[in-house]
Amino acid sequence: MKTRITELLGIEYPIIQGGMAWVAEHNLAAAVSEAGGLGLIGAANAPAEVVREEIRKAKELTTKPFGVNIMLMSPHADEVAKVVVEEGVKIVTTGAGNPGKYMKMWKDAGIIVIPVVASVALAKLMERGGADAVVAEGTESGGHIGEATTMTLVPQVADAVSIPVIAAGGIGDGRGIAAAFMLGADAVQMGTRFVVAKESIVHENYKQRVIKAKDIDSEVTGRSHGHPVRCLRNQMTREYTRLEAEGKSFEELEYLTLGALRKAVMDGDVTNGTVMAGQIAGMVKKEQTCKEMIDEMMSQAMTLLGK
Ligand code: TUI
Repeated sequence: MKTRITELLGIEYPIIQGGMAWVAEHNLAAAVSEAGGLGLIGAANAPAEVVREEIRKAKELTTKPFGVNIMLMSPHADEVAKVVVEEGVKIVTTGAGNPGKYMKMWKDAGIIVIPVVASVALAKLMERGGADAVVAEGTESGGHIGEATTMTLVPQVADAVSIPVIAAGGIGDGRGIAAAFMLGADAVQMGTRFVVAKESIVHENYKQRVIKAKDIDSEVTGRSHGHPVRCLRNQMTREYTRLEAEGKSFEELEYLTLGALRKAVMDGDVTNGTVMAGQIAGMVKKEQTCKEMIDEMMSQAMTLLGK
């Protein structure tokens, strides 16, 4: 299937894997790229040298294009921004901020830059700043989110910019992909479904929590600080909500959340850990390889789109 995004990125299918903190490491990224999508290494809060190693390991596993997602709230963002240049990464996506200050360095290095945006205003600003495409991410997504829904954000961003738009948030099967195309997108980005991929290193307890989740099992913490994060409801979210109501600062609570994400993903503590997942978790029902997921979704999407 050819779209402006498959052409731009040199990939077979218009499916991009989200740059999920702790989850999007080299094994998952390489598996998605090998299956014909675009795998991403999520730099999240990792130090630059850890990201450099991840990039090198992904290169050993695939010769197909893959990218790095840079979480702009990370204290290491400046160093990671340089590491992607040094390591010859071809595609960079960014999240949780405005990547304007890195744009010239990346464009001079020939990097394809795709910021994740949650508003039309930032999408337009990114286009003016030289972005090659944008990911329009709706509030259905897991992790750090904006306010607008995918259904409302994607067509408004598609109308506002000329560069290709990648839809994200609440997409987990071929119907979601077909719908995203109807809204004006040229590709989709998916996170939650890939969490349970066979190649995903996420602890089995986390995968089972996602697989067993129902439609309304996610909740948003941190709204009062202007840093909303969607995760599956558990002891951790109840504790967070209690501390938030007590007026604890954003910094104290963010520290708690990020440490707790590692606890859930790596140690499998899905009671006290943060189980970030999108609203589509209720529809994610089985562990499959990335190739099985992508083949199944593309076949369903193509049928629906009459191709
Ligand atoms: O970044 C994400 N999702 C994430 S990052 C993350 S790690 C983390 N964990 C806990 C607390 C904070 C971070 C987990 N999930 N998605 C991309 C995304 N970017 N969603 C929304 C935005 C966004 C929001 C506002 C981008 C830019 C923006 O405003 C930029 C500005 O400064 O105007």
